[in-house]
Amino acid sequence: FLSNPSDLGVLGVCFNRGQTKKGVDTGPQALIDAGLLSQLEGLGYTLHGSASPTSSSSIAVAEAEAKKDAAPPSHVHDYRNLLDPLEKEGADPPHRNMKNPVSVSQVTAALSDQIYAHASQGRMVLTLGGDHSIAMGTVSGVSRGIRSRFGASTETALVWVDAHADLNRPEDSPSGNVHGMPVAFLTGIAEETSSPGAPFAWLKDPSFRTSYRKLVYIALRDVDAGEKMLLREYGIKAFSMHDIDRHGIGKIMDMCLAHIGTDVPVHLSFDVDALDPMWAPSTGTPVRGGLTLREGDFICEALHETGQLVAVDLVEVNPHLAPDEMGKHDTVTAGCSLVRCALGESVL
Ligand code: 5AB
Ligand code: MN
Ligand code: MN
Ligand code: MN
Repeated sequence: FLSNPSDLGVLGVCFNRGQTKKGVDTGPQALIDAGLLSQLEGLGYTLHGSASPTSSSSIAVAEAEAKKDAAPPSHVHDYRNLLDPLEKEGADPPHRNMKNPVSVSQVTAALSDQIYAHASQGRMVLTLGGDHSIAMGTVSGVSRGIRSRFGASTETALVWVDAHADLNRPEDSPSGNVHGMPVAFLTGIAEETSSPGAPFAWLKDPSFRTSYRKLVYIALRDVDAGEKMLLREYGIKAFSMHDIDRHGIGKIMDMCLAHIGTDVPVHLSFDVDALDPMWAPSTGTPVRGGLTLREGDFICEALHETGQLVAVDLVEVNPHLAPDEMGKHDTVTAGCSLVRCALGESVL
């Protein structure tokens, strides 16, 4: 599904407004400082950065074009030009129970375009988060890019590796944090009933959407009541930690791939909190009883082996939440390992 499998678009998304803890916006730089990008070059990839998205205001776009001062493509983005206008206290009030709805909507819309620019050229795309709300941008950008290359009926499968289902409809969310909602918006399970221009109205476009039939969860163990109802109601394929204990990760990946089929491209969205806090303590919503690092790496290796992977997200690494220096180091190196495995590093 890729036109040049060794071309890799890399986007560090320094964004934290999908939840309320500080520091997850420093995740991308911590992964890069640990050497991730040179490790990927060592695997044979040519890395491509992205242009900064311009402000959505047409006046600002016109001004930027007139000045011709566009920054060169970069791997790391903070979206300050979009967020600064919202800095005023109370400028981004809750909407339908969602915290920071305008911030999240504007940044993920811009990110969706940056991702699309890579995916529509047939590149593999790697996104480093940032909190998991950014998947609204990555998954929609990839779905749209794949449809632009293979036609509107070509769906991209989504493998969501996470302790959580991130399937809350805004009104059902216990926290109001949008990082617990991206799958509900991407699949259209959370209906955007508001007028055009309302937060996430841009995600209504069918070419941005992911079918819940092509969605597979792995490593779930902390699922809210409303999410459990939706998983059942829609018959979504989900492998919990209980299932992994029962069958072993090898069999789980066989079942995962059988559900997806061999005829579709695959997007992997990996929340580092899928790993047990023993391996990845530096994250905002840790849940005990998770994957070992080897199980996490195995999931990534098994998906790489299919040759169907077109995009990888690694999110929710929060270096500020480390219990100690070693916990931070462990989390960051675990994140690097997961990404390398998804992008083709093999033991032998
Ligand atoms: B993460 C919770 N379900 O909605 C909620 O880390 C947690 O991206 C969401 O998986 C965790 O607030 C979001 C309780
Ligand atoms: Mn999670
Ligand atoms: Mn998540
Ligand atoms: Mn989390």
